Amino acid sequence: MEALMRMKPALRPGFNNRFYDDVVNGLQATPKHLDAKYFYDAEGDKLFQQIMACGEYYLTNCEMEIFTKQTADIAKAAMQGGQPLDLIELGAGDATKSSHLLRELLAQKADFTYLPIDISGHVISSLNATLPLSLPGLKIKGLQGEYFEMLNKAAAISPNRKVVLFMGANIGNMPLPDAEAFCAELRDNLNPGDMVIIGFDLKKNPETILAAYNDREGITKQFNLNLLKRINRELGADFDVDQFHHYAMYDPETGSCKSYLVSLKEQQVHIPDTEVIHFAKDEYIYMEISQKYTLNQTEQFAIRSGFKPVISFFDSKEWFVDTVWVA
Ligand code: AVJ
Repeated sequence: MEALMRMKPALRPGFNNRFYDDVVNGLQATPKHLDAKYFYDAEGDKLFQQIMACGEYYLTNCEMEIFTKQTADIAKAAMQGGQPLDLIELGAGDATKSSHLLRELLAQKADFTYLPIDISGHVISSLNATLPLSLPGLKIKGLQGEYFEMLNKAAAISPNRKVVLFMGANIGNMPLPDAEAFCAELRDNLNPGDMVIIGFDLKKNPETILAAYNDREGITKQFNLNLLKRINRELGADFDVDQFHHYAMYDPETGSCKSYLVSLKEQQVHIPDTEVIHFAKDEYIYMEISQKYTLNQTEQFAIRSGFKPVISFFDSKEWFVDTVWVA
């Protein structure tokens, strides 16, 4: 391990260059930032499961309610444009929510293939292994990688009509202009008649939102600190994670919920093959945004990025929406 860490990063076997470059660039920038997509290594996947199970994190329960109580209507909307279809899921995670839709489509004998896409190789291999057991007859082809690279790969595999699931308020991890650019790019990658089903977390009581990102048990804090630990594990850095404070804030005006790790003291962090990273006391690393929307905003969004809004599904509290757009 020691000897490996002394090697030039690019020469180390199995070394993730993109992760290294993004981390080093982010920590050398002012202000410092890291990319939330890197939260999800095996440890991060586990912590995110715990977040989803914790009392304050309402998002999962809301979307689960939508996918269990309105499954037939969602399936109907998805099949509207005809079959066979490729059901592509961006950031599939453990597919707990989408599996309700898959089961419904199988029950209706729909002609479809499920193509989950995730940045986590761990997630994809476990979906490929377990889903066909719980959903007999399911045609599944998991793709590990970045969304658009894998979307292009999916398009190259088959000419079928596409329905793209982008659930869990994953789109919230992008600042508004980036989210809009993302939707426009998604539209460019699809054909007329293709659909997307996107989950947005809606604006609500600010305390409810803040609590979801600042749970009492400190799981979200561990989730954030795990990225520093991952940098230690994979890049050989020496973050002392006890010297960082997790700070979450929600701004009801803009709808953005952000999290930061704040340095508790002046300190230095070493990453092999880069200049020392200096932290002033109280200097922060911007970790993540979880953007909240109004329904009106989501509709504007659809139109500006070249989609037509078709139908929206809400939970009973109307805290969350899964909305269907057609290209
Ligand atoms: C997986 C991006 C939807 O922003 O709510 C949960 C990630 N971060 N708690 C979110 C997350 C902190 C989550 N998404």
